[in-house]
Amino acid sequence: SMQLAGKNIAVIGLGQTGLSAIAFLKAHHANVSAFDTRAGYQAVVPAGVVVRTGELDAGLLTQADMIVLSPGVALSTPAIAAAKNAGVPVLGDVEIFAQFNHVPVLAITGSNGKSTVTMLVAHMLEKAGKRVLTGGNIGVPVLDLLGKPADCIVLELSSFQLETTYSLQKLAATVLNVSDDHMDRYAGFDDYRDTKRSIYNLSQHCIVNRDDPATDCAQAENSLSFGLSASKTGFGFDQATNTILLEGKPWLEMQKASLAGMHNVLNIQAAAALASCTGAEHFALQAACTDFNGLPHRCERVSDKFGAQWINDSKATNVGATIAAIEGLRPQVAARLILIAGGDGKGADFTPLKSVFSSVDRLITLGRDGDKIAACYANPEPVSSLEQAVQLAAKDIQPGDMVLLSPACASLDMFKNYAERGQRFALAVEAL
Ligand code: UMA
Ligand code: ADP
Repeated sequence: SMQLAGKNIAVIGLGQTGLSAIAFLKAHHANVSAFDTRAGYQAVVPAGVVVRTGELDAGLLTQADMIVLSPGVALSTPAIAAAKNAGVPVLGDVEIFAQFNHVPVLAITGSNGKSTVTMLVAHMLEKAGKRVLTGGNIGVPVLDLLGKPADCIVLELSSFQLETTYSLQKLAATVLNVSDDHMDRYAGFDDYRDTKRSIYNLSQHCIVNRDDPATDCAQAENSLSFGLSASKTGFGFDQATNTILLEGKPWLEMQKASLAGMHNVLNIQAAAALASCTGAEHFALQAACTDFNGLPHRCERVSDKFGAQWINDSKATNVGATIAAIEGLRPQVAARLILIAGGDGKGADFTPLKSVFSSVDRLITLGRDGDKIAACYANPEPVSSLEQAVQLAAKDIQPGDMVLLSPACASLDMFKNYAERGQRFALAVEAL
């Protein structure tokens, strides 16, 4: 593994990634300096770490032996690009992890479903008697996992993390799906898709979505597929019996699964494909599907006030996730579907929402890009806070209605993160 002792290492960003990297690098006797672009930002760092805030200094960074970049900071940031061009290696925490890790890794990326699949795979492997750790974009910095006893590590990786990862060996890897997201950080869809597909590099098994060609893998051998067709190879689906198939034979009746909706059929198939690469027994994987209840803030029912279903899908931070929520939930709505959407759109094109807006009976919009979503609907109802949105939704609410918070946007224009947005929604419903 790489030599860190005595090296001058610049850590960029003092969030979860940066603080975790600083602790790891200090423990390996590196000389660490830390940078955050927020002027005057205060963070608790170990003794001996110099912190600089405000605009990044290209001259200083070019003198470093190595730069460890947080995923929230773009490689194209001028001072980072300048240091890289001058020959300074720029790595993410996942790359350092790769250099020190000896435990088999299952790696997951995609525009939507990453966290759900990550936690389901972990649940499956635990049922199979394995010691499992989860980390990455799900909220646990990867370097915090090193040195802990484990039979398998399940990593959720964002496209940002993949941009600065070069040598991570995997037992199996998947791109679940690719739809527009983070267009403020990429030149276009192809650039974003190719970044995601780099997860297949150095992977023994590649797991692809047959229904989404953007997830294709160049290495055909050792690849396994999933999708909604009744395929004779890989994981398939029989619509008539609502059953997941493996090599054309029944594998799991969706009736028995605790997750619902077509997007979760795909999530279960992908998780099963990943978990099966460890040699785990299929009955353990199947059993795990029956008592996995999904994660908070993902199509989560938070109240049944006034006989309506109030659904928190705050984690829907892009257009694809909101489309999946509307398509997946609409069959469960007896009366009207009232959608609350809007936030920081990250440069997205919202027009694909028009295809599902015909099944939305009221649209309440908020946030920085709320108007852009409103422009896709005949009679939108704009508001200026989430609390106002909930009160407006409740105004003439009827039993059988569903109120769905599925913003199709990031939360950062109005909230700390998606979790705070989801909590504020649940509190506002409670307060009615
Ligand atoms: N910062 C700068 N300059 C910038 C941007 C950020 O100095 O231009 C600083 C901030 O001031 C802050 C720090 O960098 O001090 C934050 O770093 P970060 O934005 O990279 O976030 P972390 O706290 O390190 O969390 C990151 C991931 N965040 C992002 O990719 C934006 C977390 O994913 C991840 O859980 C964590 O590492 C552990 O691996 C969150 C996320 O929103 C959930 N991910 C995006 C998504 O899912 O859509 C990709
Ligand atoms: P991620 O970690 O990729 O953001 P999550 O599992 O947290 O994914 O789910 C994020 C959002 O995407 C939620 O709103 C969820 O309902 C929706 N979703 C989950 N799986 C899929 C899928 N396979 N396709 C489309 N949308 C999905």
